[in-house]
Amino acid sequence: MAGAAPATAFGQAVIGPPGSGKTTYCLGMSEFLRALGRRVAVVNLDPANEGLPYECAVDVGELVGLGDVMDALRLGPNGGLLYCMEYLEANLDWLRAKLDPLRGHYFLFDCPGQVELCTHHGALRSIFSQMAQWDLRVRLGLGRSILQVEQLRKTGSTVKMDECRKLSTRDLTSNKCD
Ligand SMILES: Nc1nc2c(ncn2[C@@H]2O[C@H](COP(=O)(O)OP(=O)(O)OP(=O)(O)O)[C@@H](O)[C@H]2O)c(=O)[nH]1
Ligand SMILES: [Mg+2]
Repeated sequence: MAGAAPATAFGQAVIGPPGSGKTTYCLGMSEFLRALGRRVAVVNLDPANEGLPYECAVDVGELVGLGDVMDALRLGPNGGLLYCMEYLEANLDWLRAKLDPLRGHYFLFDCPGQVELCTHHGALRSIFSQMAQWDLRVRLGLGRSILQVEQLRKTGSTVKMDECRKLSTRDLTSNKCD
């Protein structure tokens, strides 16, 4: 007898410019949701992330290492990161095998900060489009300033999520700014 169809899964893709607080947000949100009694799985999709502060359920670094790619292909950090995301895009079976057993958890995807991944490059868009095919619905955006948050409006449409909410680290903005 065939098994029951997997339940729809939900989550947030935390995208934003470098240093905008994506990893910090994943830590805080995972702690908040757990305090509410939700099951949470944080997925690190950024091969450049080191010393993750949160409990990581899935780490893209297990599939492809940025340092290895840079050494082997003589790429800089940006080129290496793009290669890593293309490698993940070409090996999505790996990601699906990691995510499927975690259905029932709320997913937080800690994404790389390279802006071109959200504006010009197709790998991240393709990865989230594929997740939608797996009945995994994700949304969210994050920026450090109002300007960056506005720039994410374009990101939201490029990456094609159900919805893109825009957050900013408002405490860094001067009280004199509106
Ligand atoms: N004041 C303030 N600092 C923050 C906030 N969120 C994060 N930070 C700080 O900003 C720095 C960068 O935060 P990260 O969470 O590493 O940012 P990131 O977007 O994951 O960075 P990359 O992975 O390098 O793109 C850290 O020193 C954080 O402590 C915030 O809401 N307010
Ligand atoms: Mg980070």
